[in-house]
Amino acid sequence: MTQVIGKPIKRKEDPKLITGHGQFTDDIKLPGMLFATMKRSRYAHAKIKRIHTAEALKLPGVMAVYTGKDVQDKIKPIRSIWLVPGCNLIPKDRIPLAVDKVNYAGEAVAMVVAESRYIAYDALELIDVEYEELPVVVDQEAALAEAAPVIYDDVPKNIAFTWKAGDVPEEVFINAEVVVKQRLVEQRVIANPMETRGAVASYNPGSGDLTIWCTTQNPHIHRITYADALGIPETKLRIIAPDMGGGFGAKIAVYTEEALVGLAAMQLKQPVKWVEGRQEHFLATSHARDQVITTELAGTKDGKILAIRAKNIANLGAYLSTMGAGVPTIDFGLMVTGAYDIPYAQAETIGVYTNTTPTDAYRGAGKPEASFQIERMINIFADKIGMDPVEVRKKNLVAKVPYTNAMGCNYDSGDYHGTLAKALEAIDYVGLKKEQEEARKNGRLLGIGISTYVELCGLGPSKVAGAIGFGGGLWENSSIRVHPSGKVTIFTGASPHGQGEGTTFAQVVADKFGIPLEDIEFVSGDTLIISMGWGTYGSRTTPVAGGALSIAADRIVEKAKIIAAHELGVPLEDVEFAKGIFSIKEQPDQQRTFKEIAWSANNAWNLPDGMEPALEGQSFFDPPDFVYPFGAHICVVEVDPDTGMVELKRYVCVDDVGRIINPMIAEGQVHGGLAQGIGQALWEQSVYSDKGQLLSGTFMDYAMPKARFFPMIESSFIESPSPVNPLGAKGIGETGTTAAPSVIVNAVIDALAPYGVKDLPMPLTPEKVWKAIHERSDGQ
Ligand code: MCN
Repeated sequence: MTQVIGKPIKRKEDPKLITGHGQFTDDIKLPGMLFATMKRSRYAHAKIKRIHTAEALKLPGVMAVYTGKDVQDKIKPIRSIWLVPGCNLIPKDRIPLAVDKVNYAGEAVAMVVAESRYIAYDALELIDVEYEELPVVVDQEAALAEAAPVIYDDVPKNIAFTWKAGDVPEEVFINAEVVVKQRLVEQRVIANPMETRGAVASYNPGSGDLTIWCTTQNPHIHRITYADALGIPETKLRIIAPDMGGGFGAKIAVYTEEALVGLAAMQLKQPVKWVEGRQEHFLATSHARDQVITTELAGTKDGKILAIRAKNIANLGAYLSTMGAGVPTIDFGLMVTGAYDIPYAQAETIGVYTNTTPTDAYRGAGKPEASFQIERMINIFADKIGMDPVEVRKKNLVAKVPYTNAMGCNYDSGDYHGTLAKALEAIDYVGLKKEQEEARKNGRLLGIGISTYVELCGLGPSKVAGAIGFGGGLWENSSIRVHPSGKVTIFTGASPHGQGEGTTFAQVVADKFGIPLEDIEFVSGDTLIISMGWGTYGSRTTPVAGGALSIAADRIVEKAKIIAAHELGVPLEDVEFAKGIFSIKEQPDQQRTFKEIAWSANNAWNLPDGMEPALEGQSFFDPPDFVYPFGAHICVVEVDPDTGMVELKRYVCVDDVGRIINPMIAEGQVHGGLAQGIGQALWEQSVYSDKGQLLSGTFMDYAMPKARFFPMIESSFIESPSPVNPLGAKGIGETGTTAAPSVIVNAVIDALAPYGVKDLPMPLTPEKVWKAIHERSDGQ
């Protein structure tokens, strides 16, 4: 057996998926299954005067129509899991169906359950809702104005909470040689996994068991929340996450539709399915980012940064989503200093309710926003003092780890300067600067962008998570069952949905036991089979669930070794284990294979006295700290002055994500994250009209990145094992979205430098870039 950790093994899960044999939520078909559809509000803010359902109920095949009044006593509002202690949060929980008032366009007001999907959609047309329109506010800054419409009477000025971390003494700014200040807008974006959301509920009236298959990144969190909302014991609710076509953070949130189909299945005593259409996804699945960040940076003329002070006005949408409060506070605030040794830092957030779809996590969740503001500020500061942005980074990058930032985060491992040096060399920064100089002489707009990002991942140590408002633990559970034949099944409480842990976790176990990868199966996403787990997000699965897996495997090897020593008739210390073979140290030909011991452990007639049979191991791993992946990303863009088009010519990234289990999967994660990060920088934006209508509610209007817009990504890794988990791995799932937006914007602003452009808000569409060039060159 050769070692498989670190090898670019092809994903074990792919043959099933690419040959069409996956089982996604919509593939689940149960006898007698009914279909649910949601009537959604066309208004962003309106009183509901009456809902007429009689005509819909008359349609043949319609089994039931539910309104908010019908369900308000049967399903409790869905509570947010992240409440941010010590702040004045007024939570407005999602309610299953609006009762008296709708607060965003797309909010569900009624549910139809019918014999077929078509009938269920037709019936929606027959429901007539009488509304009385109310004034609308969609922008968070506008929502804070004195005269702004108020969404909730008990939420003055629409302020859901104010929050602050860190403190910068005023004198630092007063006495600083240089102070720069910039308003930066993280526009609203919408995660678009290939598979939209969906749920199938099946109820057994005899036993009272309710099973819900649904698109969730964290089935156990969904189980706790839906059991509470439906008023049934957790033990009577089974949540299964089948194959999933991505989540990207949008399937962390606990929504209301799953609880509604659960209720319908219980009441009608027939299985009920609901699957979201794409347009419905745009309207009703959580949106993300939407933060207006004003950052001030104090520094010296020779490029040393003394303090950073960020104020974030975050649009929460109409309700507090599951992690709605956590994203713009903790996730953002703890990372405002980025990868730099900055003595003072302060982050303030105002969370604001508006008449828009609730916002929640999207790949990176708060960290892309934090990274964007610090990386843009470094370039703005560099421009102000006339220094190369690379030099400013070199002056301020963390010099040595472990390092504790001004917010108390402990950066765990790695060489920040070495990583930057590697990226600069890979792109030939010196040569590139010369090329840019020449290009500028010929009127070509070549720009270079850089980011030396860091992010907090591997959520996380429960003690810290609890203290900062996460309403649960953030440890993870993995267990390993060795079957009598020596084949192995891995179970984990994390719930991957495209990331590839079916392969990487098998690689870990294959190496631990010295068995072939083909002998290992991977199971996740079923609350009945798997002990409590906290799910997949925050690039936590490998560091936390992988840590648990490693410990569980070691426990099994320990026990197997005792059995081997017993069978070989020697003391334990005389047995060594390598590559799947237990052997006597001085007599290596005296041996037992892992497979043989698996049989012995189960065929228990000859076990050591007092030893329990079977070979299973489990660990509930609560890591001592977060992990901090970081890296240096540099890109080259060329702007066409006639059209404003931005062409991405090169993208080099060097990432340190600790020990890498599978470099091919790791690279895939980098590519995917970059596509989304670059998508945010250049194309994606969720746009509302003043009336609260989502104008970018289809793929005709919402510009998704396309493969042809990207050059080959030049990706490489440096591996500095993290000391906070037994695998030494840091998370990689979010590096691209965290790094890329600032890299691209820094590059485009650099390209536009000859026109005196200092900043432009994302996305950098051709129109915006063209106007920046022409309005300035026209002297406007
Ligand atoms: N990996 C590795 N070596 C490391 C770190 C990770 O080989 N040092 C591998 C892992 O074992 C896993 C993959 O890379 O196969 C990602 O692992 P990890 O960084 O632990 O992240 P998670 O599995 O926790 O995934 C979460 C992260 C997030 S937060 C979002 S959002 C996201 C993402 O990953 N959503 C995704 N990647 C996605 N990829 C797909 N295809 N679909 C999504 O919805």
